[in-house]
This record gives sequence, C-alpha cells and structure tokens, in this order.
Amino acid sequence: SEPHSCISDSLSLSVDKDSLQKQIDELSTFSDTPAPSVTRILYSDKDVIGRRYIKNIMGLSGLSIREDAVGNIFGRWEGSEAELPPVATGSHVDAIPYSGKYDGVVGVLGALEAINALKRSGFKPKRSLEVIMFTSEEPTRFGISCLGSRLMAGSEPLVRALKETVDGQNISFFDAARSAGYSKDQEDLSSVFMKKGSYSAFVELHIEQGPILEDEGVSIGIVTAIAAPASIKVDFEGNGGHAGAVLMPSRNDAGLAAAELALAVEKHVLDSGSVDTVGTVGIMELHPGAINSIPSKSHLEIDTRDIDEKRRNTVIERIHQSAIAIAKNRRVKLSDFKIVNQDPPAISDKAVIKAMEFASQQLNLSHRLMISRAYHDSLFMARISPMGMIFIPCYKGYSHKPEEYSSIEDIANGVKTKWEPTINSAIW
Ligand code: HGY
Ligand code: MN
Ligand code: MN
Ligand code: MN
Repeated sequence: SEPHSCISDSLSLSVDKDSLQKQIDELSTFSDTPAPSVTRILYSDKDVIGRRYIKNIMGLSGLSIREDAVGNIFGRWEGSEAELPPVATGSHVDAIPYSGKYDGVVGVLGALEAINALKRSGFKPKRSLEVIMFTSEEPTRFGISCLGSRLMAGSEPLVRALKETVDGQNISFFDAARSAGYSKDQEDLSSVFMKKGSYSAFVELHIEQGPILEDEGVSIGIVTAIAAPASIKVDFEGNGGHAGAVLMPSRNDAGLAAAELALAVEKHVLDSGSVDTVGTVGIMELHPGAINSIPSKSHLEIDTRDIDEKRRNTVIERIHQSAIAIAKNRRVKLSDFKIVNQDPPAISDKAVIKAMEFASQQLNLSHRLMISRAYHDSLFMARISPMGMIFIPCYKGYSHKPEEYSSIEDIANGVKTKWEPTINSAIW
C-alpha cells in the first residue's frame, strides 16, 4: 500500500537529543573494559545490568514488557487494534570485546526515543508497536551470531546445538542463561520461536559500520539486502615438543598449519572474483602457548561473507580443501572443521524500502539504497516479517572498535526516518 502523507509534521515530532545521548553514554558504562571501549558479553553481569537499564526505560515509556526463554526483551505499546500483527523495531546491546558504544545500541535506544516522541506528540497507534532488544547478536560467548533472533526465526538445529554448547570456560549455555535469570528449567527453547506473519513490518536502525554514507555525505542508508555470513571453527593437532631439541624435519607444528590456513583463507577470498567476498581469521589460539614449546594444538575461527551465497559457499569449500591438504603436508591431524553457520542473505521488503524512501524525502534527508555487509538481527527477522533497515553514517566507517562514533544529529535523523514507516505501517 502507498505510504500515507507525512504525518510526522502534523504531529510536531521531535527527538530529545540530550536524553538520547545521555542514555547512550550511560549504557556504555556497563562494560568489562575501560572507556572508550565497550565490552558487554551475553549473560555477563554487565549484560544483565544493561538489560535492566533497557527494561527500566521501557517501563518509564509505559510499554508492557515480556522476556522469552533466552532473554529477547519485548516492549509493547498496545494499539487501538491490538489484534492486528504489530509493527516492530529494535536491535541489540551486547558488545564484542573492546568495541564501541553505538553498534546495536542506536537501534534500541533510538527505538525507545521514537516511541517517547510519538507519545509526547499525542500519536495513538492503530497497530501495536513493539521494541525488541535481541539476545546475543554478537557471536562472542558461544560462537553463535544472532542467537536470539535466529531462535525467534525458528531454528531447530540451534535448539539442539544449545543443549551441548559450552563457552570458553566450559560453562554450558543453560547454566549461563540461568545465571542471568533465563531458561530456569531446561525448558524447550522452541517456546522462543515466532510464526511468519507475527509482525506486519520490522525496521532496524543501525550505524552503517562502513564508510560509504560519510564519504558521500548522505544522511540515510536504506538497506536492500544483508550479506550472507558464515563462520567456521578449525582445530589442528601435532606432536608438539621442545623448541630447541626437536629438529625441523621431524616437526609437525600445529601452529604453522594454522598460519598457513589463515593465508589460504585470504587467497581463496581474493581469488573469488569479487570484491564483495570477505574473509577474516579473528581468532587463532596456540597450545600450550609457550615460547619454547612447539604448538601441539591450534584453534582458528574463520568468518567469511558475500552478498552472493553461491560464491561464498565455493570459498568455504576451498578453505576446507586447503585445511585437508595442509594437514596432510604437515603431518598434523585436522581434528575439527566445523561450519558453525552458513546463512543465506536476506532481502528487504519492497514496501518497507518504499516507506523509508518516502520518509527520507518528506524529512528532506539525502538517502541512498545500499547493501549491508555486516549481519544484523534483521537477517533473521526477514524470515518471519517484512524487513527493512535504516543506516546512519559513522565516523570513517569505524565499528567493532572504541573509535566507533555517530553524531547525535545523524542518530536523530535515523530515529525520525524510522518513525515515519512505523507510523505509516501502524496506520496501514
Ligand atoms: O559481525 C557483524 O556483522 C555484526 O556487527 N555482529
Ligand atoms: Mn556488531
Ligand atoms: Mn550490530
Ligand atoms: Mn627447560
């Protein structure tokens, strides 16, 4: 349906920038690493405090709050026709080690400020509006990205996997969830699943995490598709031994096998034929990790993505072949090659894209269509609802590092653009 006239003017909507900036700054203090970095890992004490902070704002905004078995948090503003599927918006507030204070946070606190601005203006929604804070968008603790939204989208394999998933300290997913007040009885996590059609639209506001909008001086990015992410865990085993006494010809060094595979990842990605293929070895651990002991074990975690799923899968296949060849040549054991996730890309909904283009025009904001190379909870929300994403510029495209920054003006532009489709779809 066609977006209605821009009603935000008639509602004299305005963003309370000071309070929004203050909330972003306060939330960033709940961190396990010193400012300006932010570290807030799933179910950690700081994550629990962050969750309480968000629920407090939801309560103050008069939203009814529900939490599911893994801690996805839903703040709902009941509409006059509450039986209709609601309009939803939201993002995440967990943060990888030594990251920044805007990734995800802008989409949660910005959503709550949009609700408050709508309330201040006297707007009354027809469809209910729901703000979602998704559990664990980042893969840091259990190696699973978008854990909360992946479950909401109905992943049976994930329910099975979580039963035997442990973190780096050998704490099980369920013990960690229980320590944060969730999944008390080992309840069946399929209670988290949501049906297709649960929402009439889902819109996520997020920093671009790339340099395009800032380079081009464009205020709003309207996401047309989200790239297809995949992650792989690899373990090699050798005999190890004394760094002085074992001569080179008789070594089978698991550390060098890992190093060679990391370079093979780079090679296969660069040989893919497209600049859209990316690959990263962000984790590489050597055991026993002593300068004078030949690594007897190595563990790598590989992240590879592409907007073209087939091309990405070819790269994964080549990485696997390299791991087997390296193990053979170096006489080490390839003790594990585990594809943790190999997700398809997601396509934004045409009507939601149109609503966001309309909103940007009405608000006189420069805007452009673009793809998202980062993944988001929207990747999975697209499986149960028409999805759209709004990007705002961030400083030099920096993200996942303490220098991450977006101006409160850019954030306010994103909030205003978001409420237009929300308003329109709330009326649609
Ligand atoms: O890695 C990502 O794409 C997201 O920022 N977690
Ligand atoms: Mn992130
Ligand atoms: Mn994010
Ligand atoms: Mn010695």
